[in-house]
Amino acid sequence: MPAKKPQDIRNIALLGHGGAGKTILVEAMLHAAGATNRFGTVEDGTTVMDHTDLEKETTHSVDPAMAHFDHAGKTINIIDAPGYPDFIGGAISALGGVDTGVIVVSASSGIEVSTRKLFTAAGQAALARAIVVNKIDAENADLPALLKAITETFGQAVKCMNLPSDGGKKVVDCFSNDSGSSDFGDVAETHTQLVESVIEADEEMMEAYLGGEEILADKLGSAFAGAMTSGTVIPLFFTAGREQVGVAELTDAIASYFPSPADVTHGQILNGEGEDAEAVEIAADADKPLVAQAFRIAADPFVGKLSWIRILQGKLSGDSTFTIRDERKSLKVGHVLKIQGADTVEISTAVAGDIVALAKIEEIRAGDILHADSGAMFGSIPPAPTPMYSLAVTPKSRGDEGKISEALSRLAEEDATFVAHRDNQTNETVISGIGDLHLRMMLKKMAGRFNLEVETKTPKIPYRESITTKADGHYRHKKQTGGSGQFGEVYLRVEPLEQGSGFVFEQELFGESIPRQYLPAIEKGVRDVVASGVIAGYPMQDLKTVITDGKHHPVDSKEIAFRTAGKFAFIDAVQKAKAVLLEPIVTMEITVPSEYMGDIAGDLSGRRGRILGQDMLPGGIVSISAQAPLSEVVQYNSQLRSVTGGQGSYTMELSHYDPVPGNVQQQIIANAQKAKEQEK
Ligand SMILES: Nc1nc2c(ncn2[C@@H]2O[C@H](COP(=O)(O)OP(=O)(O)O)[C@@H](O)[C@H]2O)c(=O)[nH]1
Ligand SMILES: [Mg+2]
Repeated sequence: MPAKKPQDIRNIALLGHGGAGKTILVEAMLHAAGATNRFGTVEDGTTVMDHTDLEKETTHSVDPAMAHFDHAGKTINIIDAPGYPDFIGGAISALGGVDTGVIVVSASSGIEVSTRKLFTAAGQAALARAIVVNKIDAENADLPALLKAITETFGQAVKCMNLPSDGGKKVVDCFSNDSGSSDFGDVAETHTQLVESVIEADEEMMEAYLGGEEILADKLGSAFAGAMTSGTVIPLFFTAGREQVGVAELTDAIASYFPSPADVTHGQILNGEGEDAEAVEIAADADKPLVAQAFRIAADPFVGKLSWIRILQGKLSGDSTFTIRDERKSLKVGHVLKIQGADTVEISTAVAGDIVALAKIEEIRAGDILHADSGAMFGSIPPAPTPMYSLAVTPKSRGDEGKISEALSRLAEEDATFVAHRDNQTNETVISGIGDLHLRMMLKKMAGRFNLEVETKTPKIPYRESITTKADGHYRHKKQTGGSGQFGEVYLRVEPLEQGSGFVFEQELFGESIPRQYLPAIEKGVRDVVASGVIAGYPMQDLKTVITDGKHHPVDSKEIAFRTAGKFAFIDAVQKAKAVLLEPIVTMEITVPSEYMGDIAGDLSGRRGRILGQDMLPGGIVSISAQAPLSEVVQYNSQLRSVTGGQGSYTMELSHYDPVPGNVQQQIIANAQKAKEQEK
């Protein structure tokens, strides 16, 4: 039965490094709630959550999966997020649909790369957070040491909700009990610490408590969600999902204490765009007009395109209609689906707070706001990192180009960290992702779903051009061909802008020197150059141009004349403005056995790279965070393989652009000129 009230819904995402036991933990929760009648395993490919062929084959989660069950009068929606660093895009998309991020840590592996990343990402997405220390049955687990490391890393708000007891065979609840026996730690002390931090979040209760009043259990219970949403409390649970230890206790706590959609404000929805945009007030109230957000686009082998929707306000039925973004076109819901792993079940109505899926609505994109009121509504979803690991792809069979670009854009719609684009300068189709494993999985998906195969090779580096000083430019275009001529004259100025500003076009014209109707033509001429570059053929960024003056001719002035004048005036200015070539710098997370640390550091410094930090992980593994110019690490997979004998892995994302060192710049410009001459 779908929930009737927002207060009866809990939306949680299980986040954490791959192998922490998230998928099995969901399996255990579903089993305990009676939602399934068998307890699947990842190895046999029989879990509810790892349901795709790719996941069964690789035995780990690649895409987020969703399931729900009812417990203690509440409907609990769970998203199981993939944990390997390469699939961070899927994990981040899950954050857009839920109220609480549950970070799962393996007791045998400790804090790992994705643990940290996703804890931070959940915080940035303003979610309530909880931590689960799972696999407490593992032989090598050192729980007191791990608990210390977790509080040191994630802060004092982390408070134990329970403690293992009976040699890890069960857990003792430290919120409702103020005494009891545990394997380590002290139940009474843990209870007091937890209770006090819940009280701290509520001023009124705090005063009463300091005044010596006893705070009753149900009052504490109802303050818990507030303490979680304000970040005062990050409850920590011990579990062994596979052994069903602590699972019922975790589920009880989710139902009783975790925030409901009515307790949180979910992102900001704006009416209109730009400066005139106004924040829309949203209430998790089923009786108000519909406002919903698509937070992820998925594909189902039977249903086709599935949009995962979070209902923020109002309700959704099959006959509901809505518009998206600022579009006029009214769309019909059709079928409201609840997802249970691989299965979809149709329901009649879903209310505010619930997560559902809509089938086959091609217009919906991730992040879109679906709304019943006419007008424009925009929202945002947690931002994904910019992918920088790229491959150029060419079809194995000739004639597949069109189908491949269609398939790639489908895949990109479903994963914000996967980008496919055609590079017009190099005539290559380039795909970018978070790492080698990510792109290999995407190509496997393409082969499986669309029956399309490609060859891959290293792509060209996406350099950019910019300027470093202000300069003026001028051009007078005058041509007399037979009867009518062409005339246009433009003065302009270029100025460098801060990183990330892109390109800005402005004008400060006086009087009628240039009739305003020619401005779009001038802008077009300038933008042609911005797209194709001046010094080495790369797009320009981080600069602005201001049109300052010019001349026109009552008969001979034409758009084409001003387009040409704009183009050459801009080139004139850029050539005087100390143009530079910028190169992408990437942030990398490199995970290798620690004995290779020295080799990796040495190799990186030879590639103009630098190490930002390192973390020792259990099992003699070190995780190195580093920065390097992309051009030096485009083939890092083979470099890493040769240094570590295939035992390392890494991911990369865009950090920023830096000027290319002078000697390298000259080389690139010379190469570009040579290529241009060959073309001629
Ligand atoms: N010792 C132990 N192993 C577990 C437990 N839960 C899961 N595992 C194993 O850990 C591995 C990874 O589990 P999985 O659920 O796929 O992790 P995920 O990547 O976080 O989804 C599998 O081999 C599981 O059998 C547990 O409670 N204790
Ligand atoms: Mg998993």
